[in-house]
Amino acid sequence: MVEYDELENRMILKLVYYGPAMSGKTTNLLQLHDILDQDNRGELTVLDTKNDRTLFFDLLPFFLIAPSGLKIKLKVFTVPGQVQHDATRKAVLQRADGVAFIADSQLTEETNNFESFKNLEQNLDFVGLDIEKIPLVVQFNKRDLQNIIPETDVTDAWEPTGIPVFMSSALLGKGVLDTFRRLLELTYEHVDRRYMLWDKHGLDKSKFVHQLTMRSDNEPLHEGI
Ligand SMILES: Nc1nc2c(ncn2[C@@H]2O[C@H](COP(=O)(O)OP(=O)(O)OP(=O)(O)O)[C@@H](O)[C@H]2O)c(=O)[nH]1
Ligand SMILES: [Mg+2]
Repeated sequence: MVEYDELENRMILKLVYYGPAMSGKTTNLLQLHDILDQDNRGELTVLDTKNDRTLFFDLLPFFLIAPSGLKIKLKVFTVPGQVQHDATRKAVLQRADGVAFIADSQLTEETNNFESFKNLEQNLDFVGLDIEKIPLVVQFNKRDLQNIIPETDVTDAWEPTGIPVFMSSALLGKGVLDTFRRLLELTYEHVDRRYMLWDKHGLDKSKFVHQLTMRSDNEPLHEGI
């Protein structure tokens, strides 16, 4: 749910990386932080980790100014995946404008992926958001490992849902930007319908996405990274 302050001409958007413990949510943010231009983003806050497990959340903020002067701050959060941190997941999910579900591709993790997606559905409902309406993408991470669920099985299972699915290895930086980009596109469309980002603020989708995914080496974005 967009935070919009018309008087101050400011908007805050919130994206959440959700998924089971150790699926690679924090690693996705670390990679985005490394790959993307620091002119458009702030620093990455990684809060209170214990043995690399997120206990609260991580946060990577981005900034963008529309041609109208509208100042947009985009906050990208991760939740802690461990089952016992459900209260924190609910808190982080409040007022989310979009979600990336990071699944672990290892065959051993199928149940955890399933339980975590069910938990996402329940918690969205708890915070008053509708999984059918919120911008949502799914990423199957850790494709670099052995004993992973075959891509065709993933596609067969997810294609009927219409939810965009990405294969990735966040550790190697693969698929991370594709996932983020698609989530930004869907989020733009969602926000534009209500806040007229184009009609009122002169900000079109490609500019929105392009500005927020500018690489630090200033090379044009190419897929697969
Ligand atoms: N092989 C491999 N390891 C990965 C990949 N992505 C993340 N990892 C590793 O998996 C472990 C967990 O990654 P995190 O990013 O901390 O996972 P998380 O989803 O934030 O975990 P929680 O904070 O506990 O929910 C780390 O050791 C990562 O280096 C990947 O694509 N391939
Ligand atoms: Mg984490």
